[in-house]
Amino acid sequence: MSENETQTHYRTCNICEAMCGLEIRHRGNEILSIRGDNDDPFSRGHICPKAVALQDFYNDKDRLKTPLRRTADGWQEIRWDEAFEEIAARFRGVQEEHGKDAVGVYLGNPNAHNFGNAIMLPRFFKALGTNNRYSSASADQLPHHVASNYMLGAGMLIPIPDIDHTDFMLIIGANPIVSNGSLMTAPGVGKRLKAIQQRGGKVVVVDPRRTETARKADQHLFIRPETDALFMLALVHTLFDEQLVTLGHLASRIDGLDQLANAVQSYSPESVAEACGMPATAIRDLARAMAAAKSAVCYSRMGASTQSFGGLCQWLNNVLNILTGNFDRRGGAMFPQPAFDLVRDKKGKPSAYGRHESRVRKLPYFNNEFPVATLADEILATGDGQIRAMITIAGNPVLSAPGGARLEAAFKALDFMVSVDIYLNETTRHADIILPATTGLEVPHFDVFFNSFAVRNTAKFSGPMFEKTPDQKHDWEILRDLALHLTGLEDDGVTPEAMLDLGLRHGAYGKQGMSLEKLKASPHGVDLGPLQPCLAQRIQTGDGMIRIAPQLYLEDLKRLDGSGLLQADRNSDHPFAMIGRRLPRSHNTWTQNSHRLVKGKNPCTVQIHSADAQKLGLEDGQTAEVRSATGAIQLPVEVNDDMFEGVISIPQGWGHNRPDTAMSVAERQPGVSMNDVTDCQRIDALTGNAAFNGTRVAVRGLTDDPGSAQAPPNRPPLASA
Ligand SMILES: Nc1nc2c(c(=O)[nH]1)N[C@H]1C(S)=C(S)[C@@H](COP(=O)(O)OP(=O)(O)OC[C@H]3O[C@@H](n4cnc5c(=O)[nH]c(N)nc54)[C@H](O)[C@@H]3O)O[C@H]1N2
Ligand SMILES: Nc1nc2c(c(=O)[nH]1)N[C@H]1C(S)=C(S)[C@@H](COP(=O)(O)OP(=O)(O)OC[C@H]3O[C@@H](n4cnc5c(=O)[nH]c(N)nc54)[C@H](O)[C@@H]3O)O[C@H]1N2
Ligand code: SF4
Ligand SMILES: [Mo]
Repeated sequence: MSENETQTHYRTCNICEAMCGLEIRHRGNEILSIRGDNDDPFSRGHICPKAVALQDFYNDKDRLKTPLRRTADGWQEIRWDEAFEEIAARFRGVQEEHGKDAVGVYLGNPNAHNFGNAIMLPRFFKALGTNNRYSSASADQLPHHVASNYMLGAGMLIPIPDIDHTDFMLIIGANPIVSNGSLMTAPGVGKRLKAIQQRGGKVVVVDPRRTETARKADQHLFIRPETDALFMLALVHTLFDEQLVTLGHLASRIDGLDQLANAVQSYSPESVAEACGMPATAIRDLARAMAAAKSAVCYSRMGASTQSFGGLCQWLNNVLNILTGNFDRRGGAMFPQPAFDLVRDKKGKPSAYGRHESRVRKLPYFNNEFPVATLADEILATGDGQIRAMITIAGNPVLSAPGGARLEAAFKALDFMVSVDIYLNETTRHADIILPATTGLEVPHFDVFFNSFAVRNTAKFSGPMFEKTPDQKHDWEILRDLALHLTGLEDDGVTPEAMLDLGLRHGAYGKQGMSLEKLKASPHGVDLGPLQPCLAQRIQTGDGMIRIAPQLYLEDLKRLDGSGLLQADRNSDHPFAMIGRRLPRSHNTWTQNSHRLVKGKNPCTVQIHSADAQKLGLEDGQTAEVRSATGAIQLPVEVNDDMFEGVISIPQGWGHNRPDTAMSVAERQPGVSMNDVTDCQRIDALTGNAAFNGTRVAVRGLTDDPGSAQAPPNRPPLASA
């Protein structure tokens, strides 16, 4: 086909978890249009504004294509082999002197959207041999994995809401209309929610903010941040108290029911209502409605994970689905059966949880990782086992981790740092060497992770839309080459595609002819049908029993009781609770270099209730300072009545105004980083997950010209080789 002809490429969008099918028309390297693929059996034409920006990332002049080395005179372009040799020598040097764990690794969110990384990372880790591994998972969904590990025997066996068949959906601390769903891959989630209502069902949202999702729900209940565990305990209490527990098909599979009933006895709706900021009757009515629904599902996400009791919340979320007979049942919380399966047969063996604890703060180790909330401590605190060198792979923790500013100081203190990334940004600017990867349209795609969290079983492989240039490397090639240089071994020629093919052939659909070849012949994807009850085959507890009351959760109730939440404690120095917000036109910290996505009004505002604004004398549009015990930021005020009183909301993922980055569009945006205000000491002590939500802050109006609140960024030129 000639370069001048219009061609159509079908692929899956790799930006968020929704796995939308795209139809991209192009002439040679010129993209003519990006639309939803109507023939994708899962997303059926759904698309959001971010997918259109895939062309901006592809064409972005700021995107790195050549390895860079930091020198006294600025960044210098170097050859790949030079880069690998230097990195291997430096890492080995550090490890020989200070031990294997002296090199730390941080993995960011795009790793989960890149199958080459998913498949090649284990080899890289084996070659590097460090236990000091960190990722964005501990600033995100870790409590879900911990709950699945303890209740079902496998951290990757996550119950997913059967949104397409449920009659009642209780959404706690999630905003899928904006986020497009998380641990619930459900492209076009808006339509799916609407369909619940159209078939006579109900959607209820529990959130300290009247969110975009809450506006579409049948009912919205405000809740005081971080009190969700109390609220859910009261729901469970009511189920027992009013004899609404119906285990149904699970009756013979539940282990620990009596201990659970005992444990929740003291949490009546009446006793928690004030702390939660919710009427007791609303809690009782909700428990009754959930129990009475033909099918129902409780779904809780970031708001209920990244907070001080995230572990308890995700346990209780599962408990609610089990006690109402909705676990592993159509319309309830179900288990996907992906074509490429991440749930390995563990034969009842316990997980690695608690096998190690972190050196400085003694935090738990889970799934071979320590919590990112303690990464700065491990770099900064001197002594045996201290991290002296780091590699970040597709992550921007300076903006994304709790207490990002402290982590930034820690990165500056390292002997040596490497980043595998596509940009010179707030994190990678601290690296000594940056290894640029291909991204988006240049990369073949298969969703290794999100098919495991999807509301329907489907499979799809997309080849790269554009060939990379001979000089560019895929992430997986970078990881492979790093591993080879670290070990001195020869390449065995194994590719992610070969591994994927093997996994597909040996997976649940292998007997029906599933293979990479089959997927390549179906560019819109293959439909494998709705979720089916399958827990009996997939549970990994050894005896097949669901542990409904694992001891570590019962123990953690003491921490909840002692937390002061029941006394509705308000700290007068910092009278507000800060929570995070996601925006429809950005994804975490890295999409803000797309001019298309950032155009228009500055969305990085602090939302506050009108009554609070009035008390503080704040006006809409005025600049305010938000100050916590650890830092302060300045940003415009947005007054509305969507916030629970005493709570403010700030978008995550901004703050591209640090010096010496090279993201020319993002740098011009006024947004600030809320993680300059969050505190790495705030965690869910049970799981080690970051507790962003509920950070205590003070808010005050600034009288000076709002325009001067943020100094314009300076952008130094790249030094050429
Ligand atoms: N306060 C607060 N903080 C939060 C959150 C919150 O709600 N509130 N959310 C948390 C959550 S859920 C998450 S997942 C984390 C995200 O935390 P991170 O993963 O650390 O942040 P990202 O912005 O996803 O960073 C992605 C990085 O990968 C680079 N990149 C993009 N595509 C590619 C690629 O194809 N290859 C490579 N090698 N690099 C690539 C980008 O340039 C960027 O540097 O943030 C967490 N932080
Ligand atoms: N457009 C867009 N989509 C995204 C992303 C993005 O950055 N932009 N990021 C992606 C990523 S990495 C993830 S992990 C997912 C996250 O997906 P979601 O969890 O759906 O996303 P959030 O918008 O963070 O939703 C959290 C909600 O919890 C509420 N909340 C805060 N504190 C509390 C609390 O204490 N209790 C309760 N009940 N609610 C609380 C917030 O007001 C917010 O509405 O989104 C993904 N999709
Ligand atoms: S919802 Fe997510 S997967 Fe779908 S088009 Fe938008 S960014 Fe891509
Ligand atoms: Mo995330």
